[in-house]
Amino acid sequence: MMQGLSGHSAKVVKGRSWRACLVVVLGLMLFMSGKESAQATTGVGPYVVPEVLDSNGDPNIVETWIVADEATVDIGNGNGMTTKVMAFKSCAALDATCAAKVGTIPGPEFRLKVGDRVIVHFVNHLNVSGLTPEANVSGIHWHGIELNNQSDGTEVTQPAVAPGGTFTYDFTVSRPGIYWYHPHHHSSTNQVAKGLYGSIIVKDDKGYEDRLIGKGVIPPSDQTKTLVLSDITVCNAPGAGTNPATFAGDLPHVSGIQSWEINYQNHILTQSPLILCEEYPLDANGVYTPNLYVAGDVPNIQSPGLIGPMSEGFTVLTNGVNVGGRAGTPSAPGALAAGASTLDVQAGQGLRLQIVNPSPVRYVRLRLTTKSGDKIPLIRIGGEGGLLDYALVEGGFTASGFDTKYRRGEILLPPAGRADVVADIPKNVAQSSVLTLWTEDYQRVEATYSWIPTVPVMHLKVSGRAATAYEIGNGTKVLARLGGEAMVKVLGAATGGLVLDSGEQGSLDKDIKLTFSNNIGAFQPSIDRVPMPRDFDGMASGNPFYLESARHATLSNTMELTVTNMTGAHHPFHLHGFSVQPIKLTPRAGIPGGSYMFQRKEFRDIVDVPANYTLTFRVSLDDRKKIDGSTAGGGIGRWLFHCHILPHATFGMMSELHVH
Ligand SMILES: [Cu+2]
Repeated sequence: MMQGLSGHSAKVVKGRSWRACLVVVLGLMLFMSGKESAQATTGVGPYVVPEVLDSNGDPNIVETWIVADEATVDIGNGNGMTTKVMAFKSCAALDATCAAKVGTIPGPEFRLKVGDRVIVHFVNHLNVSGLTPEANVSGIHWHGIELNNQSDGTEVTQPAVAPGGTFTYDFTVSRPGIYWYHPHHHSSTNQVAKGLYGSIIVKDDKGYEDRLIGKGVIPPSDQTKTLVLSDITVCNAPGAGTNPATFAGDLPHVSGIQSWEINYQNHILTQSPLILCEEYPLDANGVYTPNLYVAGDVPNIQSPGLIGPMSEGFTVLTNGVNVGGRAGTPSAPGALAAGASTLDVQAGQGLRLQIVNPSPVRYVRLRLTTKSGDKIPLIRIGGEGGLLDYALVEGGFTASGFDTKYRRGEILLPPAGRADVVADIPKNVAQSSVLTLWTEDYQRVEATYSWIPTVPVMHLKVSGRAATAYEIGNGTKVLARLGGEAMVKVLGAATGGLVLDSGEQGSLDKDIKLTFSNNIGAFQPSIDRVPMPRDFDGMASGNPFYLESARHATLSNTMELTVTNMTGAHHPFHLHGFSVQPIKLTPRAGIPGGSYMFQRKEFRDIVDVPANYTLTFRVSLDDRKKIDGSTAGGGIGRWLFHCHILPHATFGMMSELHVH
């Protein structure tokens, strides 16, 4: 059985169909009338991302206009159907060229080095007809960047940008790594689900990475790819009574359940396109609105209630495009679907993948296999906080008995997670064979899987042989090769704790609890059982935030805190403004299971906390300049922390760290 659509039309390598020609013709026709047509999302296929247009001549400043708008794109979902999404575009000026430009999924990538100043003039052109202005507000959160509080882009740092409005973000990047950007205000769950996200790659400014490339430790830039792996749900024509055929109904499933579609549609936490588009459509304010969607629409998923849609999107996208299916399973792959997109690689080369998961809910669990199903280990060399000292193979059971719930040599990215990964393409792999990178289901809800099928996210076609064979393995020196100050810094013991001035609302408890009920007993994702307003719009609307669960601390201190997951499901914990150094995961008292000591020192802003586990981390509350670029104190302010399964955050699993 084919995975993914047969006859699907992503077009990067070959097999340009008549549909592609039609798109070109339509494009020319529309170009003549001054408007571009629908396009393959990035315009070039799934293995390339567009880049930001920099209008500033200073090599240490990247300045651009970023516009959030609606766009009609081709996500490669077959039958020539176009999809109406929300997308970012980058412009050098706000002119007619910009007005005619169509946004892309993902949005344009920022390529920066440590110390660069970033000036972004954000423009909100979202104006979904029939919706209230409140539903179309937006902004940009620079996920993981340790920037000034004024530029953090959340409801507690700035009023939401109204349709037609602008806001200028101005900050300096201080840490190498892979980051991303997305809206964070009211309706942001819908906006991310519809395509508003983009990647940010920050290189070090000391030449470390270039030296490691020179030494052959890291593959060169032409063997490095950004992979923004997301998912999206697209509606069929109303009345069709079926889900859009983005994949077949009897795909292999890692939980062993074959007739997964029945489970998928009936699962209490799961919403199929049929449910989201036809049976229970929600407008952007979360109000049930019959007959809201037509074919090609992306349905809203954000509910204003205590609970609502919180399932994975139906179609998996690689840089905004479905790469096309493959028959069989990861361990016994079959034929590629017609029109599937492949990327040429050479036997024996290294392939570096800089991966971002902006999905609202989906855990991306990656396995790379050869055409005979042999696993090629995905070796992590870095991620959210730059390169590691030593390369790391993750997965499997650890020596202390901790079960990662994915195989050794696979990579797991929870929602909002990033990884810098290298694969060593075997020297002896058959010429013209195709290797496939698959994403599999993950047991993120302890008792069960999410009932999502295994699908390809990248196909690699072996064409030729590398002159020099690349080699890397677990423990290969990365930054350690350079030693000294290139090595990842280790945060020392705490120099300060939580504080609470008289008159402030907050908690002095160093253990932040992720909870699934609130203080009136209702089922609600929350922090310390204290719900946050679900509107995500506290400051602009004047809604008070419930601050009993807020933590207060003092600038420049190092703190050691814990996060305890009191629920039966995984939650990816995200702190704004300050990357944390994770130390260990330990089971709650009386809960079976081994501890996990983080094997390499690194800085992260997303740490997945398994059900009934406690995360211990350290964080240094380092200052930075304010948005004016000259005054100290940019680290002072209100910084959100929350679960990055976006519906959980929206329902209330969110609070804040006030830095004084
Ligand atoms: Cu969560």
